[in-house]
Amino acid sequence: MAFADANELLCQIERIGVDAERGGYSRPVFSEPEMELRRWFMRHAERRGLELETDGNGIIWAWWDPAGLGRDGAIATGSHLDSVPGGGNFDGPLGVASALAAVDVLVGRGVKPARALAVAVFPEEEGSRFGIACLGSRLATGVSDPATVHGLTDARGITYDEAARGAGFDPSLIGPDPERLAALGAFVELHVEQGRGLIDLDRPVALAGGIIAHGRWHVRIDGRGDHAGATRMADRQDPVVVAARVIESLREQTLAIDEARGTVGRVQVTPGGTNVIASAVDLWLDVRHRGDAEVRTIVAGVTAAAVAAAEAEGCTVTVTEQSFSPTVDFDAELRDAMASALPGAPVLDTGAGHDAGVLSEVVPSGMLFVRNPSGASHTPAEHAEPADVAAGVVALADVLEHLLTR
Ligand code: HGY
Ligand code: MN
Ligand code: MN
Ligand code: MN
Repeated sequence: MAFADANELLCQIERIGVDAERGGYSRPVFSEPEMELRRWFMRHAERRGLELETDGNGIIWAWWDPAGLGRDGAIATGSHLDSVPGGGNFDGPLGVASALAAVDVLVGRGVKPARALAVAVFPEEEGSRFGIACLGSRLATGVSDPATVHGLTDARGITYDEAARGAGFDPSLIGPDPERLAALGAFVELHVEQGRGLIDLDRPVALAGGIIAHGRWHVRIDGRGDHAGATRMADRQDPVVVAARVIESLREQTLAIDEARGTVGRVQVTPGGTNVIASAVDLWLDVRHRGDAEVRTIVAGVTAAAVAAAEAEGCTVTVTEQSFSPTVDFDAELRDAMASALPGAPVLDTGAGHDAGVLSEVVPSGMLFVRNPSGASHTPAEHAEPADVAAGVVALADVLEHLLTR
């Protein structure tokens, strides 16, 4: 098996899930593009003699266990293949492609592992289809209750169960997987950096310190639909006016707390006619901060503003938590082991959530970041230079070799 470097692997998927309308890629979980990416991954795993299994949560595990050591104490690496709408080709796939290429490097080095290695692919990391980020790893760790997942619907009203079944999965199998996770000795995820840290440091690769807390809330505002021309201003109950106040309040509350981040990236107006006063608005809050309490303070402030604005407008409003991931400080002992394999590598926190953050509850986890010269992510501009991708593969291989042979 010639070394298939990660750049070459990424080129192979460049035409999958291209979103001509938005630009970039749209690869929602269980959609045809994501299933095609799964098939791409499984083909490359099989070519490397990795033993494949897909578990009840739709997580793919590809095992490299040349000495037949079994799963106990195994090291896992990998990332996700699903994307945000109009996202880039690196967020997720870079970690998966780099993991496959790192196996090639380990084999090429003649490494004799003292424990097995699994390359894992997690579904619905973006939460773009069913609203809960890192859904696969949340189900596996028990953070998400399967009973709350079966009926989740996407923008077209398709339920999680219907989508999973349509993709050939049995949704009745979703749920906690404690034995599998307890057997893992460590999980290391390589990810394109989503920010400017490595640009500013002028370095290709960093270790992760931690992940800031992040949560998502669904805001539903109900008013009274009516005619845009025939309805006097005094007679209106317009939910869009309340939504505008919610969005403004999120900005105000977020700016009031240093280093907080608050975003409304998705607003759905019903019925959505230019000459129609809306009957309802759905919008989603994405709030993040290094402190869990600060996130909750922001959301409490926005909720109070929403209730006041709704009252003034004769509307009703509900704010429902969809998912919350507390601040993560990655396992210090694992990070030290990773650092010993990558002397001098800088340590950066991330504002982006990751499966490694969810898994860190039950498995010692760590991350590697690869420089993204655009500094942007969740857009087609997201990028990693071939030389930095190659440096990331070598760094991951060095870390994995250290963990597999210590
Ligand atoms: O939203 C995030 O932080 C991650 O990219 N899913
Ligand atoms: Mn990602
Ligand atoms: Mn992402
Ligand atoms: Mn991630």
